[in-house]
Amino acid sequence: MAVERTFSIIKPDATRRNITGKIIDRIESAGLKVVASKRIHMSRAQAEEFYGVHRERGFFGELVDFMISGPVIVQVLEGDNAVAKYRDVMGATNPANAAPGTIRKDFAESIEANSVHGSDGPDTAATEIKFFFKDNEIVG
Ligand code: RTP
Ligand code: MG
Repeated sequence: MAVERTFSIIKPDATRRNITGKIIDRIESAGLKVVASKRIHMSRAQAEEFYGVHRERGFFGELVDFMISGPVIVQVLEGDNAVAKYRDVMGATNPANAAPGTIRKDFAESIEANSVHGSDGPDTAATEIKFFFKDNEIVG
């Protein structure tokens, strides 16, 4: 398996409830290493650009409002098969459909306030990492 990097956001519902450590524990326990991390409060413009692929979807406005409703933790995760592995650790978008033991099953509040974001493929991961991190902020 190839060592890969993926991009993660711990969303405002999780920073608000002070459960970021519990989420990072799930990430590390799965064998993924946090090689970059920062706490930020996204601007509206940043959130709109980051989720630009969803611009035409009915939930876009609410999604952007939610993502700027509080601080988030953006991270780069590294490990074997990191993109797919983190999607498994996260669980399904809607926590009602998420498998037992996943972050979203155990922590998410709703389909919108679903605690984490993870890149959906290696190309997206590279783009998303570049969106938030300079090369010298990532220490593998
Ligand atoms: P993410 O991008 O955050 O990792 O989540 P995902 O791939 O599992 O889901 P995606 O389809 O990319 O949707 C992005 C985020 O939009 C919110 N959403 N709301 N109200 C709705 O029907 C709805 N559908 C999606 C969620 O916060 C989802 O994570
Ligand atoms: Mg997505």
